[in-house]
Amino acid sequence: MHEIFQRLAEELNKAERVLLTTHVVPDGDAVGSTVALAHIVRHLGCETRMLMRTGLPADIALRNLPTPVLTRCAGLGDFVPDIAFFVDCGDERRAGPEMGFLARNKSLPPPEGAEADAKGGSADKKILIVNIDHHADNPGFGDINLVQHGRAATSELIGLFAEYLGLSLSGDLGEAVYLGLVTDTGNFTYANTSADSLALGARIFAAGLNVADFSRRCDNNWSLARMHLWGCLMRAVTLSADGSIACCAVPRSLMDESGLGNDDLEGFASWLRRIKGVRVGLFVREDGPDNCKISLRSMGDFNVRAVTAVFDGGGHISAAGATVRLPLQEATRVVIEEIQKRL
Ligand SMILES: [Mn+2]
Repeated sequence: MHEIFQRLAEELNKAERVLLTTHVVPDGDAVGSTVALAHIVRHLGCETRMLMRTGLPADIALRNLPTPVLTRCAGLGDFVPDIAFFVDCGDERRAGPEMGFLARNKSLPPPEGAEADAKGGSADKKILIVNIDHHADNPGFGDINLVQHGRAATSELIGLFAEYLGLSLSGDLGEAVYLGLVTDTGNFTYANTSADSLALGARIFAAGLNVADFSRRCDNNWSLARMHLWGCLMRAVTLSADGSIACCAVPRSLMDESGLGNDDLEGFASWLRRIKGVRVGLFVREDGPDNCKISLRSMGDFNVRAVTAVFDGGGHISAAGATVRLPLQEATRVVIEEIQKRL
């Protein structure tokens, strides 16, 4: 790993402009990793931009972002990066069409509406693609790949890189790394929690993180409407396979009535594991008549990624997701069958 850190440090030394991106609908690890790396890159003297195709989630209340978050390449103006980092992104397509183009062509996509250029390219020079991730199914799409699926969070790798560079994990940088750690380990309770991730958390704590203040901003920030929606969802949970599968299927109409967005469902899938005896939690969200988003959770003793792979999805052993092109009830039934086959 130190050889890759050294190579990254050398490349960043040569670079002037650095673009950072992550997967769509970013979770705390995606945001934390991107923001932490942006702090690092700025510290090294590079100009930087962050791009998140679906924007920064409203409930992630990090302070002092190093740069604003863009959602489209048009927002870059004449900023042409020397390096583009993809963080916590198991597959370059997960970063959205523009960033997927960038990863494949090593150049920015042509402006929307412009004549598509087969070679693709807003610039002659090739942009160096760096892929930092912890998804086991990451194909290694970068010129430089730092992919370690034993890591609890991508931000763990970013934190170690900061320490390699001799940077302090205090303040905004440490907080961003910590956000990734607690998100992906469920506050250090999931099977992926490791001595390394706890030790890194402890070093951030020692560097001055105020965990109570952090929780107040990043966890204890619900609306009453969200609390009520979760109450409805909890009442709708059903068990199958002798109580080993807990399922909650959310019809679009419920979301429309609530006036809330999909952000407000974040984390519910993990909650399903709370029921005694449940090995797999299945959360199904109806996005359209033949279009459902599924999220699966386990405690690491059941590989949920094997189930989402059937539907061309991805993720980790204990947390994975996919899109199922079926109506809500049928999607739920089919996925439960796939889980049962593997129990
Ligand atoms: Mn992650």
